[in-house]
Amino acid sequence: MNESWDRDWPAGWTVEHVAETGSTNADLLEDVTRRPHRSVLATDHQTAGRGRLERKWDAPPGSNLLVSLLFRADAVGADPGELVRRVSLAALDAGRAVAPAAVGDRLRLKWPNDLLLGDDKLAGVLAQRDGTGSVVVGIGINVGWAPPGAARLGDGVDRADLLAELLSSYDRLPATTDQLHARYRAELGTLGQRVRIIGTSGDIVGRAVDVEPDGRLIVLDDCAMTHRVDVGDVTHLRPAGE
Ligand code: BT5
Repeated sequence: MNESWDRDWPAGWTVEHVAETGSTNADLLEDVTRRPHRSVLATDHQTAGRGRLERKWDAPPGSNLLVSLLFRADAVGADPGELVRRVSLAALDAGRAVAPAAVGDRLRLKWPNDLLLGDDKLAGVLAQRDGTGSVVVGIGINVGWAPPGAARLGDGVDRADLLAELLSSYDRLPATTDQLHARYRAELGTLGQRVRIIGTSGDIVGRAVDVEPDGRLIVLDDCAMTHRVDVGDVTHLRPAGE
């Protein structure tokens, strides 16, 4: 595919594409003071792609969208988690814009930081903050390759087009926190699901009933106790008998 990274990107974003690097998140974090707000770094290949909690993010060279966005400290609001929700929603909208409808219709968000295609992981988001309060939000979206059990958008999708759509979708998201929350809540496939939350202080199993404006997931456990969860990995469980 003849992808063009050398193009007019949506206004307000400074986009750089490199053939290979360790991690686009690490590069932006190292370079916060020298790069403008809304700097974007994309690469064809990461030799040390990172997931959360020191996990790895894999993708063979040239196959997937691997990109990070820098938000300078003075532009980060009171809740940096909102940036993760914004980038996730922008990725969802971009996937729907560039992938065939049969794919786009099955995209949804999974709390706290994944995009799913059906039940399978399509993309993951990693947000990191530097000492000055600047935030780098990285996202890996599977396009041409996915590991076993995960999903991809398909070879027909141009990664540079997907990124351009992500950036313009970001700019079209609702401005206010209230409206953004309503949108996020409507797209969050985790709600209504039976879930297992693997947290630092033990597991919680129950039903995800809501999400709060600050991003905390509300889970009603099997003893009818309500938990407000702010970090953790979540597994969507199938209801008994399915
Ligand atoms: C994430 O972590 O989902 C966040 C991934 C963020 C990657 C982007 S790429 C650009 C930027 N630069 C970086 O260095 N990182 C960001 P987590 O929820 O911890 O998921 C990681 C787990 O997903 C791994 O332990 C694997 O099991 C699995 N995994 C690895 N590569 C995958 C892929 N391509 N698709 C689906 N699952 C994957």
